[in-house]
Amino acid sequence: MKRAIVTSALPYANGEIHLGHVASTYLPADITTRFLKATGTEAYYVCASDDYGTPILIQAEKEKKTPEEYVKIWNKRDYEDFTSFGIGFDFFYRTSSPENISFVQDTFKKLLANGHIYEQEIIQFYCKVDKKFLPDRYVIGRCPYCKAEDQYSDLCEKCGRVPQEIEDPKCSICKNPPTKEKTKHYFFKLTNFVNELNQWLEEDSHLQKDVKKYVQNWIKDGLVDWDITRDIKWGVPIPLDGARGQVFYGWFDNHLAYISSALKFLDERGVDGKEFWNSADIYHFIGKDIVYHHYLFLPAMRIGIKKEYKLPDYIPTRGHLMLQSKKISKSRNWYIGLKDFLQIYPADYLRFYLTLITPYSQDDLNFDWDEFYARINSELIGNVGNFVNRALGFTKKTIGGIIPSMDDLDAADKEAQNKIKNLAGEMTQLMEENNLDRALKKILEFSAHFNQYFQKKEPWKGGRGTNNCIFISVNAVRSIAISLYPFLPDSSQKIWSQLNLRGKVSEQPWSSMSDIAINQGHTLGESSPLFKKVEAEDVKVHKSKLGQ
Ligand code: B3M
Ligand code: ZN
Repeated sequence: MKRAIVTSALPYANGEIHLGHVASTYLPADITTRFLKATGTEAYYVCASDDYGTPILIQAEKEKKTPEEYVKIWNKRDYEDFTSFGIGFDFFYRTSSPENISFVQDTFKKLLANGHIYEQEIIQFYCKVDKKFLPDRYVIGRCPYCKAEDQYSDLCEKCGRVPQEIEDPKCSICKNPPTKEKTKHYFFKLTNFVNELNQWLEEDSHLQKDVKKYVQNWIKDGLVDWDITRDIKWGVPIPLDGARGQVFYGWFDNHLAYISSALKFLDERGVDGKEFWNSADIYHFIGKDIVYHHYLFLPAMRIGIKKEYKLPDYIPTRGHLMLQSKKISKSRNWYIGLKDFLQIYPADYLRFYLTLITPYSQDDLNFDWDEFYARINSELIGNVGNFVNRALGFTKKTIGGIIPSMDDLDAADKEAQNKIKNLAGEMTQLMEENNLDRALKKILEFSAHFNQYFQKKEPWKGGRGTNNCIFISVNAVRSIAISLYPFLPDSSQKIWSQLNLRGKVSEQPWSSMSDIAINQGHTLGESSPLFKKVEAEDVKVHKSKLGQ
């Protein structure tokens, strides 16, 4: 049996999940896991909240909570929001778990023993007003590479690089320029891994070509060793006597939680987690802003512990979601919270729309209310909903929902049957290539074909060929239910129930979408419209809430 572990970038336990998070990362990972499971792969989707880091500490301080209290709230809330969006994690844990802490500390000791860590005295920003060292987000300034202003010292959001030293630095708490003080830090020798990273990038044929290219260019430009120490109290403690209460940088520990969480989940089920990991296909779904971390730090650290845990096979990387063509920004209140959205529309509407607009590439995407309105009404409802309702409703109304036998097939019937036969192969290829948007469009094409077929056969006239039309159309509805399942788990189950078929749609083998499995004499269940239209008036209101 094939195995897979799927992860998606760990959400910071720091504020609510919004549409920008889910489009590029959680939704594609969820669809892929559901697809893998349906093909018989033993696949698990593992995620965790990312609990450490300076922004969380800063925010907890502002809200007068301990960081432990603060992250606990967001861990719970994130999980609830994801679940109501149909994100089916097999396990959702946290980077601050005891298991991750000890895993991170062990990994550090192994890296140290293998000669990949060194200690060095450095000069660190220090704020005399706030009386603290100022790592990462505590300092803002100009990116030394692309010269973008107002960037955090640990990541430029404009060019995606990690600045070696930010220009024109300011303390993010009091906005005064910081001073510089000496402190001792540990460094990870990223520069030790140039050859092996290059080799891995060459050999892993599943990585996206364009991403690969710019990572290779970064390596060519020269890597820098990586400061993994922070002079704060919130983080995984460095397990050495000389560490003076320092902790690891959040990006040292967070991606290790992919492994430690998977191990915890698998070990608790009586499975040897390490053996599973190393025999599985490993997928890490990410957004393009964290390519640096996932294509350089993460593999280098795994290589540094002698590949005790294998490197990723796939790192599907997608672009950022814009909202009404403008960059999403929580601080400027330009975003839509996932929870708020799901209070207005079903999860499947959002899953449908976001999947359609999200290609397998670095291109940015755009959530647009008018487009949402048009695509839900015309493509989800006008095409898929219409065909399902027409085929099942007609059969119910005219012949009590009992499937008739077939007569001789005409050319249109044969063509329709072939569409069913070919669907699984076409869908599988697109899904395996991670072209989820194109796979969903394939289902729309299929459904559109059957709308035309039904129209052309005019079964309401009760002439010759009516039975064939009903028989083949009802089977096509079954194909739609199975193929649609990874994308729209709720709606596909509704279709399944209306078909009155045994078991759940989630339990159906993926390839069985191409079977003609509903036979003469089968009785359909109750049929009712699957979807409710999106109203133009409502869309106006949603836009005006954004100030448009
Ligand atoms: N917590 C979120 C981000 O930068 C960050 C991802 C961690 S993945 C190991 O998008
Ligand atoms: Zn300050």
